[in-house]
Amino acid sequence: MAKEKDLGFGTLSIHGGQFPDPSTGAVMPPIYQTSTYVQEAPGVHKGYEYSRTQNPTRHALERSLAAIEKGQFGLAFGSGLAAIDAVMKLLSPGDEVIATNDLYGGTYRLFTKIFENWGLVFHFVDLSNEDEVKAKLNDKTRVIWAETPTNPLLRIFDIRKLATLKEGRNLMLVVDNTFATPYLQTPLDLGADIVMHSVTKYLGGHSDLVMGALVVRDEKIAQDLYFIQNSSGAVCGPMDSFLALRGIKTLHVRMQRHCENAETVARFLISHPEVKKVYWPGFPGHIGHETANKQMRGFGGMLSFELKNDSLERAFTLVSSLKVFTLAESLGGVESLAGHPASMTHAAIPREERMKAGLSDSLIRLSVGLEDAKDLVRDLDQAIKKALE
Ligand code: P1T
Repeated sequence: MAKEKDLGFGTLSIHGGQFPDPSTGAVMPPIYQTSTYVQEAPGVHKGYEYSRTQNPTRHALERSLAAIEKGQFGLAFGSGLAAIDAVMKLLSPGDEVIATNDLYGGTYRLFTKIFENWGLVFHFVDLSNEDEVKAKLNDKTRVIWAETPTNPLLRIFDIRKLATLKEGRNLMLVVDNTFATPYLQTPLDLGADIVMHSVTKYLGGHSDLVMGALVVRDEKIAQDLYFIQNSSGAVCGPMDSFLALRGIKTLHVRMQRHCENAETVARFLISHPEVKKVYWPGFPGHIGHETANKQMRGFGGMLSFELKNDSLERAFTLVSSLKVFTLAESLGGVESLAGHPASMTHAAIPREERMKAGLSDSLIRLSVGLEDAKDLVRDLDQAIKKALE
C-alpha cells in the first residue's frame, strides 16, 4: 500500500496502522480478552506480558488513532478524563496551565478540584484574546489547553497562532479535538504537541462506550505518557478497543452527514422568529468563523442556541418536549441528542464562571445525529412551540 502520509482520510480511517491478525489472518483484530500472556521463561514472551501494559486489540486501536491524527504514537485510556488526567501528570507542583474559559465541565472540575490541590495553577481565559493569554504567560506556564471548537459555545481558536506562543518556552500546546475529529482538523499539523479525544463521542460514534485518547509525534512525550498510562493504569479494555476501532472505520462518512445535518438545523434555527442566537461556526460573525474557514474542513455536528425571551423554564420545556432528539449528556453518536449545559454537562462550573464565559442558563446544546434532517427540524419546531405555550 502507499505510504500512510499519501493516503486520503477515508482510506486512513479504515486501514491506518492496521494489518491482518498475524496468528489467524483475521481482518479485524480479535478481541484479546485476556489479562495476561504466557512466558516461556521469565522475561521470554511475544511482546505482551500483562494487559494493563500491552494488549493487541488496544494496540490496533492506538495505531489507528495515531494514523488518523497524523501522529506517531497513540494512547488509549478508560475515558476522556483519564486521558486528560495523564497529561496533567506530566506536570509538577507549581507548574501553570492556561486553559480556555469555555470548556467541558468535567475538564474544569478535574483541573480545579483535583489538580489545583496538587499544586498546579490554572488560568481560564478567552484563548481568542491574545492579550489575555499573554498576560497569564510566564516562565512557569507548561501547558496551553485548547478545546476548539469549544464545548458548548463552539468558539474556534487559531491553533497555528497559539502554537507560536511556544517559541523559546518549555511549553506544550494540547488540543482537545473531540468536537472536530481529525476528519475536520489535525492539530498536530498546525503545531500542537498533544491531541486529546473523548473517544466516547465521534470516534466511537455509536454511544456504546466511554474512552479517551492521546496522540503525539514527539517520542519523549510519548514515552512519558506511556509510563503514566501503565503506572496509573487508566486503560480501556479490549472489547471497547474493538468497538472504537469499528467506529473509526466509518468516521469520514458519519462526519460528512453530521456536518450536513447540523448546517440544515442551524439554518432552520437562525431563521426561526423565536430564536435569539445560534452558536454554529459556519455563520459569519460567529467567534472564530474566519479561522474555522481556514483551519477546519467543515463546521461539525454540534451547535447551541437560545430562545428569544429565554428562561430556564422555557429551555427545560423545550428539551423535555423533543421526540426525535434524546435529552441526554454526551454527543457525537448516530442519534441526535439535546442537552442543557448549565444543569447537565457544565453544572460543575460555578455559575459566575459560566456567565463570564458567556454560557447562559437558557443555552440549549444539540448534537445533531444522522437521522433525516427534515425530521430533526420538525421535531425542533414542535418543541419550540411547546416552550412558548
Ligand atoms: O466523558 P469522557 O469520555 O471522560 O470525556 C470527557 C470530555 C472531554 N472533552 C470534551 C470536549 C468533552 O466533551 C468530554 C465529555 N463531554 C460530555 C460528556 C458532554 O456531554 O459534553
